[in-house]
Amino acid sequence: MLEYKDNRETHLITRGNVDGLVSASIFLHHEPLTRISFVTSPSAAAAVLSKDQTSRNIFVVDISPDETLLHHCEGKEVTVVDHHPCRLSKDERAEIFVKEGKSAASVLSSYLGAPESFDPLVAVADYVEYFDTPLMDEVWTEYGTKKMTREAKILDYSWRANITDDIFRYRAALRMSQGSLPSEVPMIYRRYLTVQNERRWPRAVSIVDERIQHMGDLGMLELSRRDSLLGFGTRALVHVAKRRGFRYAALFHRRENHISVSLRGLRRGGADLGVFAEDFTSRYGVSGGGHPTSAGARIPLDCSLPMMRELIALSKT
Ligand SMILES: [Mn+2]
Repeated sequence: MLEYKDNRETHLITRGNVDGLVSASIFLHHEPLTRISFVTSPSAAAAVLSKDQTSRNIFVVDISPDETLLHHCEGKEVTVVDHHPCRLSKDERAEIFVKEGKSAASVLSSYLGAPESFDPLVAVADYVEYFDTPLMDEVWTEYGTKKMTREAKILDYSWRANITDDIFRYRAALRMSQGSLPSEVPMIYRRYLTVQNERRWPRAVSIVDERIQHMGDLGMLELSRRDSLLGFGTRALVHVAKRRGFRYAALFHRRENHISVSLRGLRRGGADLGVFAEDFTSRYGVSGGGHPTSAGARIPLDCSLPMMRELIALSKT
């Protein structure tokens, strides 16, 4: 059998959302032949990293460096660029560059010294990640709020049209790396229109509105295997939970053989959800972790009740 070897020298591992897409665009401008892997979690990033034996340089962007990830950095040239609060900010196995308070795309853009022409895209990433940065204010003033919020919406809707389509992500990032804004790239704009015309966002929000459960300070949503938030997942949950004034939001989504859990802290100074997820899954034996205000876990089917109970207790502290 013929084996195909990817001989490109650099490999970027990042997320498939707006922050990841903008990061990929910046990176492709810097290094057009880069191979890109889009992942949804730190454990998925570690798995991709462990399989790469050929790239000379590997960049992990928008993924917080945890022990598993760093373990797989050993013997490789890995640079981690991120914007999440991080407990391991120095480690001999990788170069770690973390700046908080702005998007990962923005951190990457200063790390690589991206040209100013990328400012609008970087500002879009800041905006979608809920960071009100000086750069965002500058771009919003220069181009107009209406235009820029629309650009952000177009890019954010486009990848949600089919959340598993990484070929789209790569091609979209490649086009933006050549200096286009989302609205100027037909393939991006078309997908945005699909999501818009199918009214997926208002439908996702109304599903959450109907089914969110009030548990004191915690807004909780349970979804079965057949349920879907039409590509908007936790974004729709966070939207509704914030509007209703919750301090925390939790999504329990039943999958084939496990439950995937997303946790969000919606106000400053709450309990550390990353520590909670890590602690819970270390006792119940699956993967989980994250940051103080954003964490996730995969838990066995019979663990959702104990987790909910602990979450409710945590939200009262
Ligand atoms: Mn991010």
